[in-house]
Amino acid sequence: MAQRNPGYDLSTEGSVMRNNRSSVPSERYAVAGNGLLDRRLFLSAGAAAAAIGGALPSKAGELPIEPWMKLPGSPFVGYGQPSKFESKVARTFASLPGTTGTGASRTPHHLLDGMITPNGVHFERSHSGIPDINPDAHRLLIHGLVKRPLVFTLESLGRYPRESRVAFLECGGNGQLLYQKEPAPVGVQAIHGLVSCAEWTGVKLSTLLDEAGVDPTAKWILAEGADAAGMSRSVPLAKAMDDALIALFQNGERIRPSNGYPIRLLLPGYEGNMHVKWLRRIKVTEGPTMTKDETSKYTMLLPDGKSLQFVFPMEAKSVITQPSPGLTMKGPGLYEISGLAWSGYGKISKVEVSADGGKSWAPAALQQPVLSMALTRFRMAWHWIGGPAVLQSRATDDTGYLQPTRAELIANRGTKAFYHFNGITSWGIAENGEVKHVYA
Ligand SMILES: Nc1nc2c(c(=O)[nH]1)N[C@H]1C(S)=C(S)[C@@H](COP(=O)(O)O)O[C@H]1N2
Ligand SMILES: [Mo]
Repeated sequence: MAQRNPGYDLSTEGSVMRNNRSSVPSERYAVAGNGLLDRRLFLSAGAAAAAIGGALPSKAGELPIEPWMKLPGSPFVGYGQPSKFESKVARTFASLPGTTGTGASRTPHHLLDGMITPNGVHFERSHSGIPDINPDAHRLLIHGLVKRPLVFTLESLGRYPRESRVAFLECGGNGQLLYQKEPAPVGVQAIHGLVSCAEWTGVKLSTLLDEAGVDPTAKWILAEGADAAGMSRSVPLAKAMDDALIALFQNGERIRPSNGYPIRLLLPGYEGNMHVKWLRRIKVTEGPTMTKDETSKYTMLLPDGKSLQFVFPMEAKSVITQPSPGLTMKGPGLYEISGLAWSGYGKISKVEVSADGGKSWAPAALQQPVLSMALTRFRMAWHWIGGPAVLQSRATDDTGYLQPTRAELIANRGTKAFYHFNGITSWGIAENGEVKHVYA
């Protein structure tokens, strides 16, 4: 499938449409090869709905009386859960053998929509399980090159002015499977499930650092977690003073235990590892501390044997979430392609979609709001004629950076880098509607 480029010729559209139950105004809206259509088609009064034909014709113009209409429903509960019919919408996870909770769980992006990841399915990556922190006993210490070392309780932190921001969080290892020689026979959850997006609320780190009084010789900070792994990372002081957040809330509620309860560091756009969870200590320093998490790990090994250290922002990336492996196409017709794009350097300015393995591209519609360093939802109309196709998306951010192809990324970086894979993902559509991960 990877080698085949169907390169759909629009002049055959007419004959194809005759085979089709619905009439798709493809020619007028064609924007790129193999059936990609301008999404404005969906806005043209009723035409789209008729063309998609997802609804069933009603014979009698009536609906049956269902059992749940005849009895009062269930009572209230203190904390709500999704419908029991949605139990498939769940994280997948694995722990290192011989450990509890050393590993990661992944977000089921193929089953979600919008830009916000619900807290119950936010991805998790922990180096030594989830500590059972008593919030009343938890403290945050700020020390090192400061005039006044300070210690905060949760209660004292709660008195500072707060801010919210929507931000994606992406593990540096997200997409790592794409460094492999052969396409892994898996879907968006396994490949890209280590990115999520939430509204984070807390106190600006700069507010606390200003209160402590940073020494002019300071250029870095060290952030340390209260888990058994003692995860710690060095962060440039400039980032700490810019948009770093001491996050207390995640999508409106206290941060979940697995995501750093009761306090985590949020560094918008930076690789996930630096967003230290269960934050207990910030030391203001002259240089980087060279912790185990930034020397033995989270560096990028290049083909010449050198390693890049301190690669902080996650570069622009995108992936089509619907359709994607696990979601089978239900027959030829009109579909909405949808996916996610993000960049650690700023806003997504453009996402293009291809249905012919990258031969031709057309811009997708970006769903508002498009926020800096947040997941951005894109949508595109597609007339699948039932033939083979290779779906791809590529993101451009507002620095002008364009997401590379997989081949370009590997040509530049080799295959030993492990982290920061942001090349294009390809989904092959077979004639029977099956969707597979392929290399195009
Ligand atoms: N204290 C601590 N902080 C941590 C980690 C950890 O194991 N311990 N894992 C890091 C890694 S590798 C990532 S990708 C993110 C994951 O954040 P999440 O679990 O909230 O998704 O947290 C980072 N912060
Ligand atoms: Mo990570």
